[in-house]
Amino acid sequence: MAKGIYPFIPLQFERISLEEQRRRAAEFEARLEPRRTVRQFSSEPVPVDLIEAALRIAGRAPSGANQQPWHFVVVSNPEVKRQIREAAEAEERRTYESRFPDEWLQALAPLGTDWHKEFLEVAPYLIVVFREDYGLAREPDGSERKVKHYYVQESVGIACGFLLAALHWMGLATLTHTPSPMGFLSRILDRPPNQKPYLLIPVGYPAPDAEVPDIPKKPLAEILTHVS
Ligand code: IYR
Repeated sequence: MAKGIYPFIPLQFERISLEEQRRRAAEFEARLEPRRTVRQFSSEPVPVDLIEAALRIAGRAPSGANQQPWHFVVVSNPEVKRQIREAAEAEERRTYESRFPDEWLQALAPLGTDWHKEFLEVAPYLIVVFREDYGLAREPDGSERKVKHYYVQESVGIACGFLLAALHWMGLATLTHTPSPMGFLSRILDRPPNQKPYLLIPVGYPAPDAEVPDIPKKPLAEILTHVS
């Protein structure tokens, strides 16, 4: 295999018994099974080290050519959260009132969502995930050069999966929020032009009276085809 600038080292891999593999599978499934998207948050503070731990885990995700084409902005400042809520609600109001086609509104109806986004101010943290469609490398002469990134959507999606699972595992609630369009996040958070908003994740404890729609997940038989 062609080798680049990094030396190859032995893989660290813990081989565990089949019994332990099954035990872990069952435990992980039992832990993740009750995970729900939450839209009513408590304002109870969350220590920031938990958020940083979850983001370190997200940063372990595989990515195209190991380019790690993501950047996470953690917003806890109440004034910035207020600005984000105001801008998101303005966009969402237009989207719900005139941009969504009927078919989309019907698909959303079981979720009970609308343009009000109070959670953007109530949740103690907003993690704003940015994708980097290209990198910026500094040339010896000081100028900036664009570096193409590969499989950006896939890579950032996987990192978000790690992040959501980690936050749930550590006892926190999350919402995968996609205000549309999201350009206001680049402006409010003053991001460089190679970073584009990808997902906005409010994080915190759920409100004591939080409710979720009783929606089913597809059974395995419906989502799996074996070819053996
Ligand atoms: N982005 C809007 C609408 C929305 C769209 C889908 I697809 C959802 O699964 C949920 C909501 C909003 O956040 O309300």
